[in-house]
Amino acid sequence: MTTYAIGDVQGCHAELVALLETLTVTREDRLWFVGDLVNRGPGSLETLRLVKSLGDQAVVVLGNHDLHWLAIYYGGHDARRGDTFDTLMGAPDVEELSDWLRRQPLVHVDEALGFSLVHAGIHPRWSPGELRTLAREVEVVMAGSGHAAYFADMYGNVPANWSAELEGMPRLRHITNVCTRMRLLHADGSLDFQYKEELTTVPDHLTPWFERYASVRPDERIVFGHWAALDGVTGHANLIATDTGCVWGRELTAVDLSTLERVSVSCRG
Ligand SMILES: [Mn+2]
Repeated sequence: MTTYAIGDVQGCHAELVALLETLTVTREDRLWFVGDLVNRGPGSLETLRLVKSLGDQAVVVLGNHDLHWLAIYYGGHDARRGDTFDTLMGAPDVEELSDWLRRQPLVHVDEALGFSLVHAGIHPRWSPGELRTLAREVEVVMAGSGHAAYFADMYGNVPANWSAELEGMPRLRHITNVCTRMRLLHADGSLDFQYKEELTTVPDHLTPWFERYASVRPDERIVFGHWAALDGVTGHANLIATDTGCVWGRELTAVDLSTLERVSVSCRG
């Protein structure tokens, strides 16, 4: 049995099909998706149908684009320029797919395999298990009867820093932003929401979350996506970036978590 971690699909359904064919996946194998299954690419609907059909074979964590869809569908928000949700919105199974999506976790920890899966990253103040516990607070709300109110009020950059005293939506929003939007940290640990380019030009006052993580928790193995400009490179063998920018015309990548071997297919569009 092989576990493959697959980078941000973002509606690149044709490339996902090609990647799974290239990997010659069998029913014994497991597929970990780093989130952002939907948006920007042309096949969000087909991607959701495919991944949902995998059942227990797939582990999915939610990304910011998945949450953006749920905020539109359940939270009353408007689509933004560049969103590609029209086909999904009009699909006969849109309710079934969205209901499935909102029940997916933000963090997955597999202690036997020795890997954690999250869309954006894990804040260095937390072990994977600690963030897993906090993420559960959000997941219970998203899966429960209060999900519409959560998705209506989900957006926002505050609070940018954590406090154990946080309650209600500010607490849930910060946990959500760490799991799904974090890239760089200020010296005090607060989240930056501006910079999303290459590592070579990171402003001096900011540090990538994974650099801080490598210095304080050097033994954790974390698989993440979200930051396409990294192009799969963190400089740390145990901190595995998987977003290789398929939706931006580059590649969709899978990483074999036993060998760390990478397999990629090129963007078709
Ligand atoms: Mn993302």
